[in-house]
Amino acid sequence: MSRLIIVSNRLPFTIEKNEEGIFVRQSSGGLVSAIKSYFERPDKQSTDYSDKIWVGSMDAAEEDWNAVKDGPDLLTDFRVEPVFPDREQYEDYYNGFSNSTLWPLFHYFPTLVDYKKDYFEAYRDVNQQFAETIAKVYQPGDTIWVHDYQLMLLPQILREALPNATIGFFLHIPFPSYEIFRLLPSRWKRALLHGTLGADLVGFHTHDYVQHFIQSCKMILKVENQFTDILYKERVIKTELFPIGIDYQKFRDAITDEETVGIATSLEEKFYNQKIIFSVDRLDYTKGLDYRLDGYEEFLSRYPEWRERVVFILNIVPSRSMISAYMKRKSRIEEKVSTINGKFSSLHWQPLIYRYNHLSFEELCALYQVADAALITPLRDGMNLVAKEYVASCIDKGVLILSELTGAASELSEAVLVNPTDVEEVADGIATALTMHPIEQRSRLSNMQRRLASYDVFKWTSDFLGCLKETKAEQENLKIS
Ligand code: GDG
Repeated sequence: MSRLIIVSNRLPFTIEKNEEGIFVRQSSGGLVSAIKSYFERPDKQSTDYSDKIWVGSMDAAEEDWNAVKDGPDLLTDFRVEPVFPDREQYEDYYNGFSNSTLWPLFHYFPTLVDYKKDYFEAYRDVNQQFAETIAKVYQPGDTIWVHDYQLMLLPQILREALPNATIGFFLHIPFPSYEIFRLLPSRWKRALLHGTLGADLVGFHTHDYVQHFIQSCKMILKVENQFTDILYKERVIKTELFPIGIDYQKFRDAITDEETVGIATSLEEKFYNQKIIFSVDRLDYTKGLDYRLDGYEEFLSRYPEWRERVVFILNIVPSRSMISAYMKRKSRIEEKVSTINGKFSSLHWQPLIYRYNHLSFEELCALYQVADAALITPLRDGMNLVAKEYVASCIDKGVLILSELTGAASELSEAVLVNPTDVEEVADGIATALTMHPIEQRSRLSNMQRRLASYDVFKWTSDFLGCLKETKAEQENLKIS
């Protein structure tokens, strides 16, 4: 049996230190819950791989890590191999090249991109440091699965050090069209493609992202391809579509969870005479929060009959507060929230409830369950798991209003699909959702729920790893013949 090495920028937990001691806190977010759900499911444990190792950067001092690493609180059955990047270098790699260059560019915000040489150099060096940590733990026969845009150079660095290794790479954000990708300086864009093509299998959420990647490889590296196979430096690299799923059953189980039911009941009592619209997002310009608020304002203006009969609960989760583009937006959003409440509130009714905080899992599920509509309108999103979680949580009512610019839109076609910048379409979409006949709601939900239940996160993980194994075996056969 082989061993599996998962590599992501962050480990699945963080370490926090205060006057009372050092604590381990499990991280949330799409990737961590996907991988953890799969490998920590009792019937999966240790069946496919003899050992599981997680490599990721640690945002804590080495001595703090040493204090907790053998403790009972590590909350994972992975063996953990931390990377300790130098603080300043990490800053330029993470807040710099990853989140001020690649993130805005890949989400089609070219005007927000920072093109700084120092950022790229730090990105290259931290990717190198990851490779060194992996090389120390690697044994022949291991499978290495690298995740996301922070580590696009890593597959090739590993390939050079470990030529026979089995390496998979998955990109969780969109891969943009060639016209956008080509905006990067030549040296960087070549390095990113060359880096990614060190893998044996490169996975994306949608067919479009696969095609965009192949197109960029053809135009920039002049590679040949046969359908989704790319021939590069005498190796065949497979590119493939793996739309990430959710832990569907976890959200269904939450429907009968005592704490969740308690929260849902009190929300229903509080808003017994109002329809509830719900949104939850990280604070990020890609989420289209300004347009979303404009859309809600337009809805209240166009459809005055809904005033006093609807409430929009908008929960924003703090994120990347060190990057100035994020903080400016926070104050803009808060101004808009006040404007809408000031303009439409009555003595007995407030149209918008805004929270800037992290919800517990039980609160999140309760809100999903009671919401008559979820308003999920990012300007771009690789997939968007919130849309899938909402659909999974609905009991016998609920309408998903979803941006057509998310990866999830290609799978959730029964949603009310809207263009997020079209505030009138968003306003009409809200009205359509709130007036949709219950039978229509249930029929749309059950189609989507069937799909989400059958292609869940377990299937996603096993499909990717299964395809990686097959790809490697095919390559070995090619070498022999
Ligand atoms: C990348 C891509 C792609 C959010 N707020 C709270 C909370 N969450 C949980 C949600 C969901 C996850 O965080 C966010 O889902 P995303 O899909 O946005 O995932 P990210 O990891 O941020 O993003 C994205 C994803 O990777 C997977 O490939 O879909 O397009 O950008 O699971 O439930 N959870 C709790 N409280 C919150 O306040 N408990």
